[in-house]
Amino acid sequence: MKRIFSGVQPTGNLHLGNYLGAIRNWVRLQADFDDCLFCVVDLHAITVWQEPDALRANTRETAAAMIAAGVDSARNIIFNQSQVTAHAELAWIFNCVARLGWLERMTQFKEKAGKDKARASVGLYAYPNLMAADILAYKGTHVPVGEDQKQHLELARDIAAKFNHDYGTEFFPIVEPLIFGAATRVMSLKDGAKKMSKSDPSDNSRINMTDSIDDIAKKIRKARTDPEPLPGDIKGLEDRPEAANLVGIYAALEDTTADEVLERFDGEGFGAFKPALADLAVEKLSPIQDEMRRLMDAPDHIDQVLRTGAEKAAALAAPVMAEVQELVGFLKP
Ligand code: AQP
Repeated sequence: MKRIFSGVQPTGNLHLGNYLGAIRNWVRLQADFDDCLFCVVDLHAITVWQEPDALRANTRETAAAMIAAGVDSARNIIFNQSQVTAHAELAWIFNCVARLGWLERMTQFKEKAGKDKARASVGLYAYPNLMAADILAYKGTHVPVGEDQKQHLELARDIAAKFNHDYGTEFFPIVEPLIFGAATRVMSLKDGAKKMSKSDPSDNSRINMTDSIDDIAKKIRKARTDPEPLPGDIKGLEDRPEAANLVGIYAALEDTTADEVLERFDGEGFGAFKPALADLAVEKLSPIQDEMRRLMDAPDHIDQVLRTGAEKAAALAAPVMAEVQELVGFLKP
């Protein structure tokens, strides 16, 4: 039995990286797996402060993006995390399984907490334990993630292995990451060393899924590059992270390789490449954006999809949680 779990945080500014690195892949995976759970991970979102009204709106917007991109809500389970209590329950048990030393190595915490670690929430620190619970509450076997989440997934594997070892069982599967093609890591349009991110204070650093056609074109036009023409193959982009990023985005949007794109644009400058990229981005994104807008005008429908998804998810998690409680030694309710 192959079961997928994957999630996106409803932290606003859903961007091209989330689409190319996660949501688009989900659309492709839905045919190949027995069960796919696609989750709007609102419990993760509150590890940093979220305005309650904004959280509600962003939860609906994230679900709308999934559906608009082509995730089939009838065939898959689309839901928001807080509606299924198993996530928080299992995360607590994993808080007691994972070791502090493991969490201390997590680079995402270091990046997000910044210099003043003492002011970060405990939730932000324990985030990877909740992520392990998200997957393992359903005995998920495969997790499609961007490069940036690989370390957390390795931790989920360690937690599963330690739980199995501590309780003398083979209960939890060891999850496999599924990492995809050309744009597994979309970088900031302003700095090729930083990933494109919802929380980047510069809106010009990312293409938001809700950006207008004009904004998409403007952001690509203003993206940082260098004065050199494009080389004929990917080796020529080794020390040119911003150029490599734009070529990677082009390749991902067109579903081809960076080498194929460079063969076509060999010797061209960004004056020619950027408008071509903007046209391609608009062509690929605007149908999704139109559908997102249509869905956002019907919030009751989105809420119904999430409610139905949560009921199905809770039904899958219930027998897993019953067995976990038995293994741990909790008395039956
Ligand atoms: N830049 C990216 N390139 C490729 N994939 C990406 N993902 C995120 N950023 C990129 C993938 O999107 C999924 C959902 O991510 P998330 O909502 O958990 O957010 P995140 O990974 O913490 O990154 P964000 O979206 O930039 O948010 P902030 O700014 O809050 O950190 C994941 O599969 C992730 O790999």
